[in-house]
Amino acid sequence: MRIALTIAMLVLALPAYAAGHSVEIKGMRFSPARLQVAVGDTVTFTNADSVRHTATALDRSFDTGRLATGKTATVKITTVGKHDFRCMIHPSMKGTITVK
Ligand SMILES: [Cu+2]
Repeated sequence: MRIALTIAMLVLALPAYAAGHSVEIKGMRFSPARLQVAVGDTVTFTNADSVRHTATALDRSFDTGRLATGKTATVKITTVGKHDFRCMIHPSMKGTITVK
């Protein structure tokens, strides 16, 4: 009983593992354009296009900055909610990260 309690306390004390998600930017679109993540997760954006792009949250909760061809940027998601993002260079490129 005492051991079981100790194990239970250890499990509760462990931090939740943050997951990593990937978004490819190709053909003037984000793929996937819609993601569901948890607070603390990271999202890595990779620009596979021949022009520069950004992935910028409209609420400014994250921003990759300008990504040249072949470049990646990893952002950490720290706030709960629905974060619409777009490419600031090409405003028709849109996506949404929903954070639980
Ligand atoms: Cu763009």
